[in-house]
Amino acid sequence: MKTTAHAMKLALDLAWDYQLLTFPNPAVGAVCISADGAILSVGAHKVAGGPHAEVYALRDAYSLLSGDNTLAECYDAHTIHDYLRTHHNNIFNSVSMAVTLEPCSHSGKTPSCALLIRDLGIKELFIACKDPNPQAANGGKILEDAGIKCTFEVMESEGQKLLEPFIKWQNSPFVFFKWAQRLDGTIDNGIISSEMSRKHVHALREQCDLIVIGGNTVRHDRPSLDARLVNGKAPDVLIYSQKSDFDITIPLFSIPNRQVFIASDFERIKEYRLVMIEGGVGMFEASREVCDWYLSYIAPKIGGGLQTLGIITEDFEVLHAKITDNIILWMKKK
Ligand code: AOF
Ligand code: ZN
Repeated sequence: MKTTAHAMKLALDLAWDYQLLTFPNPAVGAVCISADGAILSVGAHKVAGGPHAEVYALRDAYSLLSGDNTLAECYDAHTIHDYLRTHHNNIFNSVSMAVTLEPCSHSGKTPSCALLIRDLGIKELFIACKDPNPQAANGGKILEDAGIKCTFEVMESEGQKLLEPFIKWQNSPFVFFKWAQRLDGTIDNGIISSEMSRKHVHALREQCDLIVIGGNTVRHDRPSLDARLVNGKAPDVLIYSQKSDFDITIPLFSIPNRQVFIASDFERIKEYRLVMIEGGVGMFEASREVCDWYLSYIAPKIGGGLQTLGIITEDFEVLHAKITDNIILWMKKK
């Protein structure tokens, strides 16, 4: 694979690790490349308000090239921007970057990446997608006007997939259905996915403003549906059920600062922006029309369960797959 494609693939993979976790910002990845084509550093935007992807990549490339580790443990965007601007010493003049999104032109919660890249004198940029946010867009133009060569649309279709949730939640809710399964397809009976996967789910719950769950799952599992594994805030809950006779000692009803709704339709979803649906066959079928994406954690286990999603017929496109101690599959309907 050519260096540019390899670097962009790395940037995309890294960005996917934080997909939805950057809400309401997009997931973005960035890679710094040396003059001889070596990967110097990688970065991803991790959380809204935190440093942008480029800033992490530039921070680590700076440490590597200069030997100055002052910024090594710095996670504050303003501090990194200011330090790099005053200390770069033209160290970046032979460095190129691959970025999944054009560097932002604006100062939002953090300063402009395009202006930083310009001021550091980066040699060349490879960009997958233009920024669909008009306030932050046209960073590429700033860089081209400063004489920095920019190549646009590098692996653009892959970059667009990454941006889909960000584009959707600008005007309407982005909804995804999540489940964990064993290799034999079973989805019931106890803990299925790894601790890392469950922490990932809790981190996603923290970003979501609503969780939708089936009435039978609530009665049977008595869940909390909170984000305790990451000490996060619990989202509101919509219990999708024809009947509203729930035992209110079920933990999800006593989480502070949470609203719980019970309804036999999905109208409530329209009031939210990032919505996770949890459940089995019934929820899958019922939520088909409102669901944008599907997220599955596949655990390397066989046995221990009985129920599967096997009576459903569906064909998915894989948007991204990550293999860790579980397989994490992001998908949408074909
Ligand atoms: C980038 N790199 O990693 C991201 C970008 O409020 P702020 O400062 O965090 O800016 C958020 C906006 O910046 C967001 O809406 C999107 O347009 C862009 N996101 N840009 O150069 C990144 N996450
Ligand atoms: Zn930026």
